[in-house]
Amino acid sequence: MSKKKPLSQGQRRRMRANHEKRLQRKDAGDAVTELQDSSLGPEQLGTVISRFGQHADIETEAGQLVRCNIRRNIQSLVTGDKVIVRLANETTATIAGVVEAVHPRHSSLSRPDLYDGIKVIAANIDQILIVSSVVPSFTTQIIDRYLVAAEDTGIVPVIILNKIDLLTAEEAPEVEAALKRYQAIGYRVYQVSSLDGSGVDSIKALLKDKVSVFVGQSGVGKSSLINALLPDAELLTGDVSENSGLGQHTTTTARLLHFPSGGDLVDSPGVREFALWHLPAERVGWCFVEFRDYIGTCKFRDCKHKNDPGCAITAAYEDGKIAEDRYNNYHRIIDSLDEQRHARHFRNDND
Ligand SMILES: Nc1nc2c(ncn2[C@@H]2O[C@H](COP(=O)(O)OP(=O)(O)O)[C@@H](O)[C@H]2O)c(=O)[nH]1
Ligand SMILES: [Mg+2]
Ligand SMILES: [Zn+2]
Repeated sequence: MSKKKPLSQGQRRRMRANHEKRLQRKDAGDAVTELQDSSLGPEQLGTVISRFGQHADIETEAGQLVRCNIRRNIQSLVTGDKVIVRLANETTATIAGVVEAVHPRHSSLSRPDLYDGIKVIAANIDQILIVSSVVPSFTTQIIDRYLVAAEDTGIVPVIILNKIDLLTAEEAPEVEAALKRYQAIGYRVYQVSSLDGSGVDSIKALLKDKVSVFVGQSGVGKSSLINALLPDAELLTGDVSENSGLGQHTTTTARLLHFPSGGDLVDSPGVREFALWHLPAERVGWCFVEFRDYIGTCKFRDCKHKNDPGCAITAAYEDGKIAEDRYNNYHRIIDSLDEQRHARHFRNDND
């Protein structure tokens, strides 16, 4: 943020007067409109770095970080949103501008919410980096679950295998074969070690000019990888919480950070926990990208793609056009979603 010039007497007087007015309006219960149109500068483009309740930290195109109020008519505002802001001509103690409007999103990440049904947690993400690892164990089941969740959002997924320093000669052929299968159906795959740094430069190139999120199970090395790419990430988060006095929120709200080597990261515990929550079976099938050619060509409309007569997916699998591993993982996902649904019904029945 830019350095502040010392205030003139007139400025001080106006600030005091504004402060009085603000307090009065707070009494009237209308803090959001405390900045009047006449005291706001021209409209400009900004990006939501972080959202805290009625406020948002906005980065202007000039690279200035400003804490803003949010107009009441704005329904939803999350990290990554592109917005129109107007900066206050005089900055009050905490608020430097107003978010006037939000541009349409080209993508969004959401999660189920106890109160709102589905809650958007980040917007305008370009790629979802699915981090997996050879330790504790390499599993395509988990990767496929993340791939389905990513495909459902329409955001491009990329697979990152971390901890390759721990990949044994014994395990290597199976892991390599699995990664080749993903490449064969169009996914990019990166092998890295955040510990010894191998492959990290290729990740830097991947991140450039994009807004990325890292997702994956606990323990795969997301934090380690992010630290390798963004050595001062902690510093940056600490910075904002100090200024805002809202430090407790910084751990839960998503935040947009700039990689020194280019590109942006949107991160929060919630973002990292992005997962497959609930999808209808047909949607899961569509999220298996190599199934798409066959979807709609099965004999029966409600085909379960298992032992159903005239199933085009099963035929493709038997022809070797769909990998066995993927075919099996599809059915595992369908079964697990069914179980979840039953569990939920059971709970509801007993509530
Ligand atoms: N050998 C090795 N260990 C790693 C690597 N990356 C992370 N780890 C270790 O894996 C553990 C989990 O890493 P962490 O970054 O906390 O995973 P997260 O839960 O996904 O954030 C830690 O003990 C890390 O030191 C790596 O590339 N190689
Ligand atoms: Mg971590
Ligand atoms: Zn079928």
